[in-house]
Amino acid sequence: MDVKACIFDLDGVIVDTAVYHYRAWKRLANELGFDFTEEQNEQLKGVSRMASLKLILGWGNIGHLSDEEMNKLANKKNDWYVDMITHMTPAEILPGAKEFVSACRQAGIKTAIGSASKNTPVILEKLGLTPLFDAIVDGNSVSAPKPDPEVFVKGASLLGVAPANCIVFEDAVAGIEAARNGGMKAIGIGQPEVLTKADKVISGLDQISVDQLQYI
Ligand code: B16
Ligand code: MG
Repeated sequence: MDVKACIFDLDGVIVDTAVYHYRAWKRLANELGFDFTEEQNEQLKGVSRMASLKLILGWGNIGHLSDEEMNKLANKKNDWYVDMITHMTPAEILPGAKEFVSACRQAGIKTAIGSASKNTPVILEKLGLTPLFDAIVDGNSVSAPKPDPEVFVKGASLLGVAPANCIVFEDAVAGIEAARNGGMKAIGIGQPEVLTKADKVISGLDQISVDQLQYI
């Protein structure tokens, strides 16, 4: 294919903030008197903050809460999460991520972030990666969660590139579906048994070069 843009999910592709999300959600669940497993935590990847909270409350058999109570819990979790990510350093960038994004730009391929996280700006700043992206679309600027393609379609449109010329890099099943729903190719970061709908699956951005993109 004629690759003109690469759109990257943030958590699980550029940086692994999943461990901080897990710690903060676990602390909230424990405060409410229950716990959840690491397997259950897998289901939260790529899922928005409120949707994650609803899943977790379901696991704890916590019945209906008002919108106000839900917001209070989500804010509490987010405060703990933000406390942790403000201590992040560029050492936490996943292997090969910075190098691959830079190589894309050097090859004339546009780059964007397409993330569900409302904390995207602070994470990119902490890692010193903001200047590497031509466009940033995140949880602050989209309304429909993945697998709706909105986040990636918006990214392509900001870059001025047709979906057919975009490749999305994603670690979540819902994210791969979102890319495909938007008419884009998807490279999965993770395990082929999990990311079955991806056009190709690799373990990380250190496992691919810009030259290989034309064969996707
Ligand atoms: P926030 P991604 C997602 O990021 C995370 O994978 C998911 O676990 C999190 O709940 C979601 O962002 C929202 O994050 O609470 O910071 O707005 O994978 O889409 O980059
Ligand atoms: Mg992700």
